[in-house]
Amino acid sequence: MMLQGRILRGVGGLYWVDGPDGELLEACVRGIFRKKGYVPTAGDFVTCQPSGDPDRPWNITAIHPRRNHLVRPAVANLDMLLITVSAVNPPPDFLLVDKLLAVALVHAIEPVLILTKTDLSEAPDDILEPYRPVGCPILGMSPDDEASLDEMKKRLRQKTICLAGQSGVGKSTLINRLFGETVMSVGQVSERIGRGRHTTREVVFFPYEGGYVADTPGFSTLELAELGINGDQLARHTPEIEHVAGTCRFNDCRHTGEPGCAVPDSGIDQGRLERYRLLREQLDALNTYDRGR
Ligand SMILES: Nc1nc2c(ncn2[C@@H]2O[C@H](COP(=O)(O)OP(=O)(O)OP(=O)(O)O)[C@@H](O)[C@H]2O)c(=O)[nH]1
Ligand SMILES: [Mg+2]
Ligand SMILES: [Zn+2]
Repeated sequence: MMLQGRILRGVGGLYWVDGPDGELLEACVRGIFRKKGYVPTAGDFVTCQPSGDPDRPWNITAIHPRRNHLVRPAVANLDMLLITVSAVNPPPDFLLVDKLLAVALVHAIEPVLILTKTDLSEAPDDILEPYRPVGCPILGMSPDDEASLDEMKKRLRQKTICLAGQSGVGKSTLINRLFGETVMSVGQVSERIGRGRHTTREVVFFPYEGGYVADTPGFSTLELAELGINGDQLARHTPEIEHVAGTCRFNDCRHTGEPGCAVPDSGIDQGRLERYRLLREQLDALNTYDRGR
């Protein structure tokens, strides 16, 4: 017997697979399969066969080809990445937002920016204004705002979406609001250091409205190079840069201050441009080092 399903979560070698008719299959990975280096990840479509072990009754025997695969957060086959930022507490980490935007766009995953805790800010509308020229949707959320929750629900239908962002921004809170009950634990943000406490420890997918929504652990750091993204890819997946890159004087322009570069006059936000340049210099320095070895 063979069943097809989708991995909701995987902890300590045990996977929960969303099987036919919503049946939850507890599955492991067979030795041979594992030795070949196949590591299933949350969001994978898989084939399962009976294992004969009553504690872990199913074996994952095949991983279906992935549409996309992120290493951090470890998820596969996404339609949309909800990049979550809070207005305050913790304060926005725009460098992380820029990195997550690049990660989504490099993998052809639609990014959506979510601003939480708008209830705690005097001028929440200004916070993500620098991201308008990116062209992706921006949604503000607060606990008593049902309209924006409905707007978000509309976007999620039939899709596989994943929340990502700093610890404490309210990713699990949003998941709970979507379900109208507590399906994820929620943590406090430390007053003293202004940071979340990494309450969510692993990726969890939930079936939702004909699709799936995933909660993920908060980031402390994320390095584009570790995700295999180089400087040129960063430029090509920064929409404000990509739109005008063809009009730079040099066709190998890196947009880091070269004469005749069109990017500074493209309408890109100054902070976005500075962070792009910082990331670009870091990534290009790594590449030079690689080539020299
Ligand atoms: N005032 C206000 N508080 C919020 C909002 N969203 C979340 N919080 C609070 O922020 C704290 C952290 O929320 P979580 O949902 O645990 O944050 P998280 O992003 O899942 O954090 P990690 O799991 O650590 O990555 C909790 O105390 C929430 O009640 C919001 O829109 N407004
Ligand atoms: Mg959480
Ligand atoms: Zn340029």
